[in-house]
Amino acid sequence: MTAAGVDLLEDLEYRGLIYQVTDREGLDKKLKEGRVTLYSGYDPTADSLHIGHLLPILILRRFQEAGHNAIALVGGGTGLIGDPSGRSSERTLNTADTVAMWTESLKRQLTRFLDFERKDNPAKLVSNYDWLAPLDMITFLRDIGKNFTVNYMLAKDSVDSRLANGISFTEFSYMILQSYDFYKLHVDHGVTLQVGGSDQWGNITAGLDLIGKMGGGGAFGLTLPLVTKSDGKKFGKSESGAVWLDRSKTSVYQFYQFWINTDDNDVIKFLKYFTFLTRDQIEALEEELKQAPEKRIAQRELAREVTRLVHGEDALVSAENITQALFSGDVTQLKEEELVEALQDMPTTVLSGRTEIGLIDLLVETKAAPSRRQAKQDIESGAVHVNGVKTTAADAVITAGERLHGKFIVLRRGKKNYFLVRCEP
Ligand code: 629
Repeated sequence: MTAAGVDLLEDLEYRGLIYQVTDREGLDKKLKEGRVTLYSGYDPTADSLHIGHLLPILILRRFQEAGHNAIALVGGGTGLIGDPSGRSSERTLNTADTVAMWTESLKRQLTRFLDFERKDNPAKLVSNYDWLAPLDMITFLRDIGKNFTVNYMLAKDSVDSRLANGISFTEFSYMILQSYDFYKLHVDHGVTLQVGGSDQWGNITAGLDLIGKMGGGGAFGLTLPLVTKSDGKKFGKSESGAVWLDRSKTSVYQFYQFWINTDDNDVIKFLKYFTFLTRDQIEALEEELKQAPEKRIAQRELAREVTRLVHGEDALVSAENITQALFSGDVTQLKEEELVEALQDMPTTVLSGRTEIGLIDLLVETKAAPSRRQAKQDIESGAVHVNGVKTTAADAVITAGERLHGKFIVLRRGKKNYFLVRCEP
């Protein structure tokens, strides 16, 4: 039972989070008998995790909150090899220095999702570099490799799907390393469950087979569904690419926007997947969605919950502040960093060595208007806002004193075409 008195596996099932389990009943029994130690792994293939990693991270947290022991593994070793699972072509190797740097970044990010001080079941963070790097080849081939037939390895989806175009011995061997991790954590930390996305099923079951062959047992594997969207587009991509958990790669405002733009057909599913809201709370939001979809209350709750989880309360407040400012058009109350974040994806023009500039010139300069004639017409028809204030005088001049934070002019044409002007000395 979880703190809220909800059965863990039942809750995961309600949320649609269980794709495959090796032995549903056995695992249920084990979870009810006492504390279970589970792990899930993340390879350093970039300097940051992205929202595609979020689901299994939150699963670790759900297990921890239910009283179990969670271990997050960073693939400092496996990241040097490259998992062929779910990929149609060979990876290019990154240098050892890069992988070491990315390992540290991922470790730092993972710490914010788990509780390392929790009284009876503090989380742990490990890197498989610590046991894979010292492993010598003779031991690897004799003690571990002997437990795998090449036939078995060729039959795995991750390898089979690559045979037509070729797979390196390096990536071919990957499953043995992940299997050895599972075995090693089973022996050293009592791990009896590995969780991952559906692409990890082959690696996870290979680990279970190895544990069995090496004399262990009573371990389980569980995979999560691939996150899909009702419009058939790939989940986790925005127009500007992946949605990263590092705010210097995806700003908190962009992150919040990603979630708030969720389709009505997906929002309840995502609330179940990505938040810790209870079944009652989610059902209430489902009712809201039915009654008044135009209010987008479910989307707002989703964006709030996930942004708070990933970036914290202060960042959430700031993202909502920016959203509100861009919606109302009043950008004057934003802090300097917020203004920059709000207009990060809008066209930006640098204006140097000017103390003042005519509004028509500025509209042409920023390409907010294609010609002086059009600029004049836009101003006079009331379509132009300068720093949130409608300006209808075609001869208006913007002086240095009007700049926001001493350096910015925000132009708006129509309801939502923003142009940022950055003034330099
Ligand atoms: C050593 C490495 C282990 C256990 C796992 C691993 C990593 C695993 C992998 N996972 C993906 C990754 O790292 O490649 N071989 O990017 C990714 N994972 C999260 C989910 C996933 C999966 O981190 O499992 O399915 C994405 O949702 O692709 O001992």
